Amino acid sequence: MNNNDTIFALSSGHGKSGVAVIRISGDRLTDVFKTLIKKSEIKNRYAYFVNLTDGMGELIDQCLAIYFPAPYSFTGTDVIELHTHGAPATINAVFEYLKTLGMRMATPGEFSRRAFYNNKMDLADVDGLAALLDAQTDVQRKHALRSMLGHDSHIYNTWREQMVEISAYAAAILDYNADDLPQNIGETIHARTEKLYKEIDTALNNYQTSRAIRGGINIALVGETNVGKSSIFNYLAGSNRAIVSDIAGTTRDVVSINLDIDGFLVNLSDTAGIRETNDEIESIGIERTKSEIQNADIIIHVYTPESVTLNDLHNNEIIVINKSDTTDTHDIKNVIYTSTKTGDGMKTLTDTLREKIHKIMDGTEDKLTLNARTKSLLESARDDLSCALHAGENYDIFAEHTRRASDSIGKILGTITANEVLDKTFGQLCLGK
Ligand SMILES: Nc1nc2c(ncn2[C@@H]2O[C@H](COP(=O)(O)OP(=O)(O)OP(=O)(O)O)[C@@H](O)[C@H]2O)c(=O)[nH]1
Ligand SMILES: [Mg+2]
Repeated sequence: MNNNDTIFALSSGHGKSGVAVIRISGDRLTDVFKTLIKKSEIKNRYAYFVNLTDGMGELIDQCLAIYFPAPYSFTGTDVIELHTHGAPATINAVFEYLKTLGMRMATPGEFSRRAFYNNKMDLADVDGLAALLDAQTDVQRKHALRSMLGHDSHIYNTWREQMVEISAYAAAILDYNADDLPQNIGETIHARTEKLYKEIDTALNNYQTSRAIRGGINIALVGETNVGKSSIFNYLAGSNRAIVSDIAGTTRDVVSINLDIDGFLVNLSDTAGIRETNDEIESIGIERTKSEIQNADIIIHVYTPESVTLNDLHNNEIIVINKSDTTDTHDIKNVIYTSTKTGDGMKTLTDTLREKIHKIMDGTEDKLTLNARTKSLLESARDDLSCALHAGENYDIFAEHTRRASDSIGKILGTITANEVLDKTFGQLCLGK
């Protein structure tokens, strides 16, 4: 793939739409732009109303055309934007015409890759952009936007600069006379390394919540057969997604739905009721229930007034006694009595869910957006800082480990990087980004 190619892609969404935005990126696109708008002089960042024609002079579409000269564009290269009608046939016809001008279709993430090479974005910003394009809820949007606009990069850069400085001081202790160095330099760099270690450790402890913002908070409805899990699931989902019947063992597979609760993405799962069974398919369903329990951030454990047996409550567990309409005794403490028949207790259940979600998630909006890549690099940095702290007065070892820690942070930002990492990071983006 040649990085100087002139490339194009649909930057707006796929499918029928009022307007489509087609972006072109390349070096020195002034002549191309003059051809497209049929003018000899052009104004930058000015919306031209154009009768776009193909090589034979046949009209393709009436559209707007804007020229963004380098470096003031998303990619840092020259960029042309065409705002055409959104019909798939129009978009195809424009693409075919652009190919006749010697351009090629961009690969997924190729525009962002150019932005990266032209120092418009670092890899932490690209991760933020990918998260933003996936955002379904308001909290996801805000979190991803902060990260795309450089909030995370700023933190990583600050850490990295400090590590480089600490490493340089450690090396200086070996090379210079104590009189030539600031007083207590050894203690100072130890204390600073300790502080950095704690900051990174705290950020890593936040990984689960960061994952929950991006991928959603997993809530599983579990319990024995026939207690009303699917009925509660349908109630919370607001639709009859799961089959309800009085036959024990109705739900055999995991049924999931995405909900937006106060801006947080929630994956609510209904599961197969747990019981002893010889049925092969039901047994597979029960195994799946167990794995849902493992992955759940919150478990709604459903009983009925007859079947209730209370064990130790886990702090991510909500105990529900359903079918409250079948008894007048509602005297067990710290449980929620519900009835999907009468609606009794359903508000208490949703309020309790909200409360638990907020308890897990509040305060996470300003934290780092971590993914598997950034998490493992942060872990390496933390481990190197720990080795440095254990090196005591061995300042050569201390300097080496703090330098390695700074390299790991550099890899997060992409200042030190391998092609493989770039392929993976940009590959998560769609065409046109
Ligand atoms: N009286 C009463 N019946 C209920 C209530 N909720 C559910 N039921 C009934 O209980 C039976 C089982 O409900 P489901 O929602 O299918 O129960 P489940 O826990 O999903 O059952 P499995 O999928 O077999 O594990 C159905 O006949 C429901 O109509 C309730 O609050 N009160
Ligand atoms: Mg069910």
